[in-house]
Amino acid sequence: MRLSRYFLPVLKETPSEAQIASHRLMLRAGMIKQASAGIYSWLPLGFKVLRKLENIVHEEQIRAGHVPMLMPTLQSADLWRESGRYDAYGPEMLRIRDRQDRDMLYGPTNEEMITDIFRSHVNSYKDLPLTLYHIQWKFRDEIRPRFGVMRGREFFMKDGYNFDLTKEDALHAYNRHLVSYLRTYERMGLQAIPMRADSGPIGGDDTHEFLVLAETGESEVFYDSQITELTFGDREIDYNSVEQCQAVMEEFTSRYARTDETHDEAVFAEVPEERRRVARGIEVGQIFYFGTKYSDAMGATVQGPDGKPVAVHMGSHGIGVSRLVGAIIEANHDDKGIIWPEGVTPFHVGIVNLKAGDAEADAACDALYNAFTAKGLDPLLDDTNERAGGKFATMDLIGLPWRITVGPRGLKNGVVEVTSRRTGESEEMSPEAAIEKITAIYAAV
Ligand code: P5A
Repeated sequence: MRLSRYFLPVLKETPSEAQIASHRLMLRAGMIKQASAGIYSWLPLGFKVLRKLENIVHEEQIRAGHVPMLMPTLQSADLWRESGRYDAYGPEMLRIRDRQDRDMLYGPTNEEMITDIFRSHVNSYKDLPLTLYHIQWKFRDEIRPRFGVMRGREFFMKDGYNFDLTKEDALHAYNRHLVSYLRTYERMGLQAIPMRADSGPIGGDDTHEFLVLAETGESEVFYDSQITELTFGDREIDYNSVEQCQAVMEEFTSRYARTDETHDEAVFAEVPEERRRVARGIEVGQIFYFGTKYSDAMGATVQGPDGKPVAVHMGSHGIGVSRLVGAIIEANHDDKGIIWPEGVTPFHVGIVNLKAGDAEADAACDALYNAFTAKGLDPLLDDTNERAGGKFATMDLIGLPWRITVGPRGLKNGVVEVTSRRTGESEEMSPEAAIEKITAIYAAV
């Protein structure tokens, strides 16, 4: 993309309404614009990151054997009356009446709708196990929407639902989700720690939240510092293996790690004092096992091996996709702007033309641009007439991990400058070497 043809409305001033870095930087970098309280338009740069996260989530869900689909945002109140949650959900549910006077709602989650789909089409235990998921906009009329996309009213969530014959099978699905979530967050450059939590309006006893540690996080968390030493890394996993998934679950949940809702001082006191941590975190996902809560209420049964009807065991599993954009920025920024991890960056490399209009500089920039594009990378070329200082400030603000600076002086010596956004270090090299270096970095991501 050429910056002169793009839509990147960066702000020079720090917006006064933004209290935390990610909100400030998303507004300043022209990623989002508030439409009304807790509701945002995703401008091109923000939309690009959102799509990247969505793709990573899809890839990891499909790898785990889960089946993608899409349900609508608007739901009929009748389904929620069946489960008993229409009244229980309270004022967070946005209730709407259509022209026929039917009660509708903007879905805050989809347990009822998916259970209805399941009961309409699945009759036999032979069709289990089954996990369906979608990535769709949700609405929760939060009393205090704040921090930009972190606590929105409209937000983008991946929500998945497993259907199993037995509790054991459903717990395997729970563990499988835990593993796939660890992989998903690591690909986004984040450490998200599973912590024992409270199930709230979703229900059930078994639930873990995934938390990214950050001072600006809304949840208070208590943990054994040893947990922060764990990474999933690039290990191979067979998602069908009950033992392998169980082992990962035990490895990542055996140390003390709880949100304030389930925190227990007495148990925490058993952790050696020097490893006890009290901190704050951003909740970027949550997994639940709730057994037959919805299948009992809504009559979702299958014919079991003995021919008798059995209520299916279920769980649901959510990832806050739009919140993750903010969480990644909270974990990756400095006073100049965002620093995208390579796996989620909106453009792979920024090319800064120091002298747009100079035939040689223009030609060198075009050559770099074409070479990256041919290699399947996505460059952003600043071909505008702004002064160099302004161009660098914009590149630092929008946080592309790599910048190539092209100017007549360097070109005379056959070199361009390659700068890492994270370290700030620059290196001069030939354009060919720059292409090779950056292509190799992304081939390893
Ligand atoms: C699991 C999937 C559920 O709704 N039902 C379907 C279950 N879980 S949850 O924990 O309530 O939400 C899942 C994730 O969505 C994100 N999230 C939000 N993101 C932005 N703004 C909000 N207001 C908001 N509310 C929830 C969180 O990341 C949460 O973990």
